[in-house]
Amino acid sequence: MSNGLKNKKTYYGLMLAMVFIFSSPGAFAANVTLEWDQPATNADGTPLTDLSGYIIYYGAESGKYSQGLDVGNVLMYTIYDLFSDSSYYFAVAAYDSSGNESDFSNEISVTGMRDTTSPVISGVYAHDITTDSASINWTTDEASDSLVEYGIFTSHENASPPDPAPVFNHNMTLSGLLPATRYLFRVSSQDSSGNLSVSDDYTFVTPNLQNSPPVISSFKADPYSGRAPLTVAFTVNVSDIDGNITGYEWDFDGNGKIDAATTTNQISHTYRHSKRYSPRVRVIDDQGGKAESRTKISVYK
Ligand SMILES: [Ca+2]
Ligand SMILES: [Ca+2]
Ligand SMILES: [Ca+2]
Repeated sequence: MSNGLKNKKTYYGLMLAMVFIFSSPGAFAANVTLEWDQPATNADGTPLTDLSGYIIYYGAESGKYSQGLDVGNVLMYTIYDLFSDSSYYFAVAAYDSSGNESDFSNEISVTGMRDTTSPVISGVYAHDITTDSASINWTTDEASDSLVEYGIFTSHENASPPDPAPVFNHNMTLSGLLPATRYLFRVSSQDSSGNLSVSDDYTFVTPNLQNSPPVISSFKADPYSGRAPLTVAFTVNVSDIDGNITGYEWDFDGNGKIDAATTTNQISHTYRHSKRYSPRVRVIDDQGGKAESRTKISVYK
């Protein structure tokens, strides 16, 4: 310390702006990253031109720093292997090329760095489910590792290979699954201090190897009859137990030629000639399965 020279030149405007990111392997050691602003002027208001470095002071008591660490001319520094159960007080001082040292910055304290809280798991869901694989997503409120356990009778007969990468958004893919099978699964995440969380059980069902075609429950026209020109609103209701509907084809006059294609289950058509029509709809699922239905429309003069 060069307190003897301190009054010659004193910087001000020195701010210790940010504290700690802790990562504590084994939960016994913590790392603290400190960040501060560069001072621009000397204490007398003249421009500061010969700043050459900083000293981080710290200790277990406020205002009494047992350690001084010359970190050179940087604005951020990480101190490793602090005791994670202890409290620390930090301040920083700047020095110039002549060795004059500034007053301390504001003080920052860090307490209770030991992480004893388990990650909070939320948003668990299965997606992209095929006959033999499924992807599982979830989020945690802190960086943590990833594991999915799954099974047919319980949620923990099998486990995915664990992914140790600490992440907030977790995504794991299960493979080697059986088709047409209901699986139970649960996810777990552990933080770097060894705090573990395990989710509730969830389920997904793998589809059949063979596609089940869509099933039309109703094909309605509104109205079914009236004077020409008659505008009719068609609605078809359909379900697909192992997929979803990707297209609708409409044959308004029932002549076998498609007159319109949509991705929604409704359409309108205006009939201009008095006649009986047998309009037809065809519904296609995501694996090419099809279902058809007809209805009748009467248009008169
Ligand atoms: Ca934690
Ligand atoms: Ca289907
Ligand atoms: Ca047609």
